[in-house]
Amino acid sequence: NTRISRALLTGELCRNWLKRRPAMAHKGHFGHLLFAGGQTGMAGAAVLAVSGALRSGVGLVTAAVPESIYPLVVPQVPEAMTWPLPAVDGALTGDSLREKDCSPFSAAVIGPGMGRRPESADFLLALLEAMKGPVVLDADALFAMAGHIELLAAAQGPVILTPHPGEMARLTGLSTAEVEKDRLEVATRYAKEWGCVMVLKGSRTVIATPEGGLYINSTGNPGMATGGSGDVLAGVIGALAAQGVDAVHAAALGVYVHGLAGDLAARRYGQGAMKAGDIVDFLPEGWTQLD
Ligand code: NPW
Ligand code: AMP
Ligand code: MG
Repeated sequence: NTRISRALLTGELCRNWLKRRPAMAHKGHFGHLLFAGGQTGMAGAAVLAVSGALRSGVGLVTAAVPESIYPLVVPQVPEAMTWPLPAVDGALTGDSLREKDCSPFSAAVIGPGMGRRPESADFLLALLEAMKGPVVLDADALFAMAGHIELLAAAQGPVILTPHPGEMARLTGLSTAEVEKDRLEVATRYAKEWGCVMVLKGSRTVIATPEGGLYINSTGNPGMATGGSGDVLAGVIGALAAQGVDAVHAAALGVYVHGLAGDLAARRYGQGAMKAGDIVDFLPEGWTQLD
């Protein structure tokens, strides 16, 4: 019915949105990303998201994780600083974040491995209230938001949602089949309705803008349908947003390079054997090819 302006995401297009690094730059020029997530049993999600961010040009990363997994996370991502937060029943609580100063962060990623306890919604609220810059909501942050879309009103900056079709179904009340049947229309409708950047993942991920614009990705392969792939993407997009790439282009560029790294990983290891960590490992080559 309605006309949607759509563009295929190509390397040529994405190249325009790359941040250059001036010769005199220091790490303060490239932003500070707050990652919040992880729980006992899902330390890997935190590690993968933070690793994706660290391979995407951000100046600094701080990982807010429950203290239970803090000793597991630190050795795997020593470049990141960490906030070991007290957890109640393993869940991060809003009050633990309200005691902290979030003013240094230029963007945040919340959700990968965070868990799905009643306290998780208040933790999400505390983070949205604390952040002035863009926030990427993924995985369990999307779970916490399902049925509580009004939480988004607490966000002061742009919001980027990165649901897979199952998460999109939970958010909208549609079935997964309905989401899959009309991916472009569904992504566009809810990006407009909720005033957010919508990254509807899957084969040919679509990025819908609050103004009704639409990008369709041209990279990626079914080898990426493996645990942790989406966690890496959330970190990549967050890193770009933290560097000051505007929310729409951070989402689009992040999706493109994540898919490109996935394609390089598949070429090296095969779609059947690649794992999410390989996507992280091929991000440098992805960025280099794009440049
Ligand atoms: P079905 O029945 O399988 O077809 P959830 P999650 C559906 C963390 N992880 N298209 C699927 O349907 C994450 O960060 C931790 C269509 C099912 O109903 C989260 O915190 C890892 N449907 C947490 O796990 C590595 C799709 O959605 C439901 C779909 C839970 O995340 C793994 C499953 O989704 C993981 O990333 C698609 N493309 N994809 C770690 N190493 O620590 C999924 N569905 O219930 O939202 O759970 O995505 O597994
Ligand atoms: P998640 O389900 O959150 O781990 O996210 C999965 C990631 O892998 C997303 O970036 C998807 O776009 C990507 N992905 C999953 N399946 C495919 C597929 N068949 N083709 C291309 N990309 C895929
Ligand atoms: Mg996911």
